[in-house]
Amino acid sequence: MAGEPQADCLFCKIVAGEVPATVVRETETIVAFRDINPQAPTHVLVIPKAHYPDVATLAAAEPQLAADVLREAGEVAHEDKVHGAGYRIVFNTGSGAGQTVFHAHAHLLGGRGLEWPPG
Ligand code: IU
Repeated sequence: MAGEPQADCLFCKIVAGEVPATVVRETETIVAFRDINPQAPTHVLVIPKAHYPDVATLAAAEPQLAADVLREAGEVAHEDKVHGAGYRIVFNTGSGAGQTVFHAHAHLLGGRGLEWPPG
């Protein structure tokens, strides 16, 4: 069923507490944790607890949950004090765009200068 945990999904295991992560924020619907391979001083992944393979699928099925992910990314940017200088929220979508974990997640990147266009 849509949104149900997937046995082979690493991020579902983080949600379940079966795989450790440095959690910085948790609500009823999302978990935010530090990326294990940070690309910026602040690099936090914000994920819905429900399993959707990418952000487009998430937004189509549960737009309020997609909004939760975005709002909480903004909250983490404030908590990490990167909102003033500016930050980026990225959803890699599809393997050609660099998505490697197929559980929707926002990358919150900040704390350094960010170039445009991204690589
Ligand atoms: P991507 O957009 O699917 O490529 O992002 C997946 C991210 O998940 C990537 O930045 C990894 O460093 C990160 N990650 C993690 O934080 N913890 C893990 O156990 C694994 C990947 I595997």
